Amino acid sequence: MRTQIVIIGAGPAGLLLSQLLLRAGIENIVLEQRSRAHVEGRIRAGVLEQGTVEMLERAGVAERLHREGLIHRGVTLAIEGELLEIDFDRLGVAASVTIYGQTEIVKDLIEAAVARGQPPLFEAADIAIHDIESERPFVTYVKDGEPQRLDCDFVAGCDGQHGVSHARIPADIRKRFERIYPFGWLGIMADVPPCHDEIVYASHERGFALASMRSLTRSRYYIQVPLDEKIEDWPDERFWREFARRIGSNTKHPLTTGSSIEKSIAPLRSSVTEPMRHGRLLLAGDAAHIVPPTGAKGLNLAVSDIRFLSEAFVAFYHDGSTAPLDAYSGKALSRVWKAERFSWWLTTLLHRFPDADAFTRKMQMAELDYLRHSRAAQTALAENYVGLALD
Ligand code: RFL
Ligand code: PHB
Repeated sequence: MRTQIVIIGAGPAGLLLSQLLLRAGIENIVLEQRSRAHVEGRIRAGVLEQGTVEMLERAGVAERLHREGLIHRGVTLAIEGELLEIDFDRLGVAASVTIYGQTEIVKDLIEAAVARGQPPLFEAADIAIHDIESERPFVTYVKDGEPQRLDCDFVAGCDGQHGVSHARIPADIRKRFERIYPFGWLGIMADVPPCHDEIVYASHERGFALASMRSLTRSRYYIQVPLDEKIEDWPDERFWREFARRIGSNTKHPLTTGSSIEKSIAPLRSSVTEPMRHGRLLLAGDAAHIVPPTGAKGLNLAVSDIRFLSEAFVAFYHDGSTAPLDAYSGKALSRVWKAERFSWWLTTLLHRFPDADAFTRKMQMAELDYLRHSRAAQTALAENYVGLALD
């Protein structure tokens, strides 16, 4: 079989790219190793920058998002229980973020693909990418026990942090920059009303906590935990007790507890693979870069990569121009590194580092105090939180 572009991975990056290309008349096939139910069931991000919403509009999949998404014009910090509201309007940052689950975006994108008669190929095993240095790359995989081959012009590696694409950039060219943090996030989802009207990032002596939401009746809460913590050691009651201490009692609504409908621990990591293109292989999203979730940039970065990449493919197929494809890696990385910096900074500012010496702790406290009193510092936070301009 032959297509113009093989897209590996049916996460938000791969699905959005497919949708944008189909709308531009560019043929593609999405190969995904997991089942549709698995992909639609993964709980992850929830905060969308305005640019992300615009891209989903461009892909024609924003109708439910506009109906159900919550618009936030600010974000709150809780510093040892004392609230600091970062109000975007007051700071002159003319933007908002939208609360809408990544799970819902993935469902909307898959539904749109099914409606077009072009669903992703789920449960494709043993995916391997070949001949990316030639003009005739191809991808092999196994479907229902049968080996398959797909010939194409380009391969888009959208297969996330555990995918196979990034390793196809030759080792002597590939550079990886990484920071591992000595803690993870224990997150729960519960059908209880959120304790605050905005998202709250809490710095507390017992560790970081985050109060987020998916709707006015569904909350998503996290706490920082040591890396070796086991989920079995965190029955709901223990989570609620610890979360309540860290978030404090100044939130707008009293904390409502309830049974968790999901509970998991995720490690925190920053990493970037450079370059994001080799020959006919182009990487996008978590396949090329990971940010710690503090700052909510992961999904938004995946979407901004796809904006650059889809525009580059359109220029290639509609105008015969290769310049945007040649510029893709540099353009995407310049945005990636700024989001990496913000995510690393916010992580470093708000978490308790087990090995931090007294001086480091004083630096954290001085910076939080500066943020509390400086409009300029608050504006910088707001500007990064809502998403920096694309160009
Ligand atoms: P994904 O979503 O990981 O999708 C990759 C897809 O590729 C498939 N795959 C393969 N398919 C075929 N062959 C192979 N060999 C394959 N290997 C993998 C996988 O099954 C999967 O379907 O990557 P993508 O599309 O780049 O999207 C990135 C986002 O998912 C990620 O950045 C965000 O979820 C990060 N993130 C957040 N981002 C935000 O912008 N805002 C947030 O509020 C936010 N919160 C979060 C987060 C991530 C979290 N975790 C669990 C890592 C909160 C958490 C807890
Ligand atoms: C979430 O709602 O899952 C969420 C919100 C903000 C973050 C990370 C995750 O920074």
